[in-house]
Amino acid sequence: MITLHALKYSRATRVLWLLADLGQPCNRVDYDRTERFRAPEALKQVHPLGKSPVIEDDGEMVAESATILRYLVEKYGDTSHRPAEGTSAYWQHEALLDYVEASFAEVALKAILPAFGGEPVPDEARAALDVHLAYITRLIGDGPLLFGHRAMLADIQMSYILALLERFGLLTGYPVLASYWDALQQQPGYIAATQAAGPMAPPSDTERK
Ligand SMILES: N[C@@H](CCC(=O)N[C@@H](CS)C(=O)NCC(=O)O)C(=O)O
Repeated sequence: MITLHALKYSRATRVLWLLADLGQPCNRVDYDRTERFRAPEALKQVHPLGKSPVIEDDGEMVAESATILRYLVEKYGDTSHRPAEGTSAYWQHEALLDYVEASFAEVALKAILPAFGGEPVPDEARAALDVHLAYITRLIGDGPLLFGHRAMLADIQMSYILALLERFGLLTGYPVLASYWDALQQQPGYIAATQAAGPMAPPSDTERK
């Protein structure tokens, strides 16, 4: 059985979501956040970067949430979380799946981290974030999800960043993205994952020290 190293309030929920969709159980090893909202030292014993998610399966250790999602659909022969191969939608989806961590996350976190610390979001960070939020708004189009009604890997990947943006009030003025976030929260895999492991974003009484 797959072992998932799952830090609280983290990207590990993406993996739990896909596993729920695939009907695959896992051995979930939970890690609490430290007082400073970091990963505990114990995660460094698992992987040199000390980040979550990481999975172990049949002697393989796989890090990076996008790679883990790809690994799982390949392993279980799932074709329902990606557009059909050979279509242009297939490559648009691959690009979006990589876009979330390779481009969007860094820009989003430059706005999220000050907001989490109770500080104003610098104008430059807000302006950079706005470029990405406008871009994703265009991608959603008529929605409700990125590729219509079925949740794809890229939707699962988006969910963590959207959860944090919404939590810190950074989606205000983006009604399409607010609706997208609502639609993500209605997905059965999201519901199962968050019921099992708690919310993706920290609750409002959590302080970042
Ligand atoms: N690009 C990686 C990012 C992994 C990552 O930064 N995970 C966060 C949790 S969401 C973490 O472990 N942070 C703890 C820390 O840096 O102390 C992925 O997509 O899996």
